Amino acid sequence: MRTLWQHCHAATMTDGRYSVIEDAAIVTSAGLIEWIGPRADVPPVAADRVVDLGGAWVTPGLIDCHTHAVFGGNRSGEFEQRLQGVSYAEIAAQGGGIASTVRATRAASEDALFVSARQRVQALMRDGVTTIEIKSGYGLDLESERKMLRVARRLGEELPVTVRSTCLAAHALPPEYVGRADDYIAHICDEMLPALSAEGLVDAVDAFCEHLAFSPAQVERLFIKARELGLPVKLHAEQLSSLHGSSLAARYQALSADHLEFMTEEDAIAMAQSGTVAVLLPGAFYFLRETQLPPMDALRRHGVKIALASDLNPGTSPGLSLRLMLNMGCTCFRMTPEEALAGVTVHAATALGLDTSHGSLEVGKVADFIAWQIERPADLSYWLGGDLPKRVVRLGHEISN
Ligand code: DI6
Ligand code: FE
Repeated sequence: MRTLWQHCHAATMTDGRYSVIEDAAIVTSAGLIEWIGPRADVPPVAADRVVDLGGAWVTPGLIDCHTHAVFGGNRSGEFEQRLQGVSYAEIAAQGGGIASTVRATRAASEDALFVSARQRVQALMRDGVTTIEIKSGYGLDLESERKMLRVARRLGEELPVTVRSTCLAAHALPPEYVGRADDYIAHICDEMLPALSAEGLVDAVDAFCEHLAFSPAQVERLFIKARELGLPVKLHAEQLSSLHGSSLAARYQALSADHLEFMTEEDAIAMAQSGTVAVLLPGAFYFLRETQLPPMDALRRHGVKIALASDLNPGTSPGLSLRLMLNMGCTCFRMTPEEALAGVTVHAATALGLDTSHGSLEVGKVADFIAWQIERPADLSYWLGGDLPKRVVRLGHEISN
């Protein structure tokens, strides 16, 4: 079916800018954008359907390129304890923190994980998200990581959203391996990754490079294995300290390095050279009351592509709204609304290896777009959450979220 969508303005996000087409028209066919341009120039196509978008602003469907949306339980109880004065160390000593999410995730059935994650993903979708990345990393053994990744795949099959799944088995040290981090990395490389990859459950490999998680040398062993298996890599780097994980990621042509508050200018240069996207996560920055800002000037000066994501996770960013992250990217990191929107569209697509098919309104890309009833694109970064009136089009068909 060929559809002509008109009576709208388009922020196409081509080249990372608004790249506005006023009084635009879009022709979609077979799930793709067949033509886009000023309405006055629409070619004489035989459309099966003409849709009046009522003067809306059309943007690409939003892409949340870093989430941990699948997990058991949640940690609102710990949040409350912390605000009553219990320290993070005390909570950890009581078996709380990430360990408690690992226990709850291991104990949950695949169906229970699916149902709880579906609610969270649907919340993101109500905000205009049409593509989402979901990481494993709360199972930390083969069976439980498989369970998480299968849930991620199933979410993509049962909801009108594109899901990319990332294996983050190197998120934390499981209790079985305390004091034996090298052995756990060997187990991931020798057993987990080959099996999960062979089952078609892995689109990319990620790790947490930090003093309290895994060292650059351990991460590098994982990256070498990923390369051997033909899988692209990503990295949680420079969130709490500077270990130059982002430079390591760049050496392995990582799709992205994420967090980055403590990165240096040299890291930014390395990332620019490799085309590795900087994924900033203002929800975690806010929730942890971090004060170290990512080096925005260095990232801009060296032309690093900057994406923004929710980091949706139970410990450090229980964020169910990507538009709220747009606002936080602007208020906390001083991004412009244009940079922020590019960060959840065209650059987020690159961070997922989807740059040729997603992220901007261009001929040949998938017809995933949102028609927002707003005054101007900056509204998307301006409002703090809430539900903005919109119509969501995925693969050329309007869906109700
Ligand atoms: N960085 C984070 O902020 C989360 N994971 C990571 O690598 C924390 C995850 C959690 O606390 O559950
Ligand atoms: Fe994360």
